[in-house]
Amino acid sequence: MSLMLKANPNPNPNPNENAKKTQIVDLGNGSSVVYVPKFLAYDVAWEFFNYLDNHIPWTRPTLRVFGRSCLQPRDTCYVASAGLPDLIYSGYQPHAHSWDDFPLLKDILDAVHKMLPGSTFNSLLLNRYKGGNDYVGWHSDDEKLYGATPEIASVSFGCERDFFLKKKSCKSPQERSDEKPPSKRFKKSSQDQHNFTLKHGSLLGTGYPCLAQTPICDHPCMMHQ
Ligand SMILES: O=C(O)CCC(=O)C(=O)O
Repeated sequence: MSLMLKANPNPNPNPNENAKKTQIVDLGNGSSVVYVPKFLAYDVAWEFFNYLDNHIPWTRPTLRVFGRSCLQPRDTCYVASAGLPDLIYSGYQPHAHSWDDFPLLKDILDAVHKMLPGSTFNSLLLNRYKGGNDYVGWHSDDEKLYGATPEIASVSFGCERDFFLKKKSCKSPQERSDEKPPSKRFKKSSQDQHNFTLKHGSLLGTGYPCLAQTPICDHPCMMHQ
């Protein structure tokens, strides 16, 4: 299960104590990824897991991907601050729940903001991967509402899972490719690809301009799954 927070960038270089425990991975080109393995204490993270598993109104929508209808290969729920443009991906517009509906999510949001000083996340996509057949396909989080320099933070609960980042080819289609399972699409040998193992209670955040624009392509240069 994961919480994918999205933001408008607002840099504020105030380091806090927890930042010392983070691992920072340089992706080159001025981009970096921050990984905090023990963002939440183990037991607290399991309490959150149980709450989320039982109290979130999960749905599994039908998407339109490359002209075909398919069931999204994971459960989802969307939470967003008031006044944000609608989120639409692969022909699907999720209902935007309010943060006030889920006070615990607000607590997690506050903790993420403390851990990543200067971040201002204002929307959240929750994903529930029920087993090995559930996944998210390669995508760039380049929906217009995230602006020119999309920033994400992902909080993980439950089984350890792989999170891949790779440089996006200029010819890559904009749409998510949710119909292709990750294992068939990841080449471990390339130095332009990075594999993170996300632990229960961990936090992974992208720094600028990880998913942002490159001078070569006029669309986001990194994709992830
Ligand atoms: O589970 C994750 O960390 C990734 C989810 C994701 O990329 C998304 O919902 O946009």
